[in-house]
Amino acid sequence: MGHLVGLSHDGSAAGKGSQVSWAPIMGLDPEQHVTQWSKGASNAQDDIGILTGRMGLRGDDHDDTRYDKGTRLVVDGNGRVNSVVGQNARNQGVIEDQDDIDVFVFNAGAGTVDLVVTPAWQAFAGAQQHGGNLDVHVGLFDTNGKQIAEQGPRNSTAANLKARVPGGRYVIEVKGVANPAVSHSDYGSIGRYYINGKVPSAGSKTALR
Ligand SMILES: [Ca+2]
Ligand SMILES: [Ca+2]
Ligand SMILES: [Ca+2]
Repeated sequence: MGHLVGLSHDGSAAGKGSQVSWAPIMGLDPEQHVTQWSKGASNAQDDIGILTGRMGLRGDDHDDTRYDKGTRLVVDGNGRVNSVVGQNARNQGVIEDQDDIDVFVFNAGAGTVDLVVTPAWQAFAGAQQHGGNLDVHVGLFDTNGKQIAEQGPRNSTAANLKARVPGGRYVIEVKGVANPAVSHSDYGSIGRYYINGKVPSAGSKTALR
């Protein structure tokens, strides 16, 4: 498909073995956990620029701005946050390009926020293979924009953010990042993600309006 829109082959890539092992999609070494469109992996082509020139780029699904403008995170009465692959659009989204940030807002009681943001590796998952293009970074902020916690581990493309918070209104920010442990930048760190976990129940009095 890449050849049909004018993309040439990239070469092989280093970094085999771990769950963040990387290879360019147009490369010769596709059996890595993280595969991404590339710019200059071994040829100078701007893969995403060429693809969007031919096909356009889908619109952004969640606001980039903190300070209370984000999409409401769907939290049930017990504080559970669920996102079901392939079933509905709740608590999930797409990092459409290198600069995209997706923001979700929620109210919480006092306690521990424990959220896992997972890229769409299940589309390709086997017991030994993760797959997916996105390496997730997630930040937790108060509604004044002050960062409370962040997570984006080097050894995984998912992120599990845990933080103890007082009751209040909070924002999480999801974006795609590079992994300094391997060779890729955040250029092709894009794709679908799912948010699951638990936040301290805010109770009905502080339900989000
Ligand atoms: Ca988005
Ligand atoms: Ca966005
Ligand atoms: Ca990571």
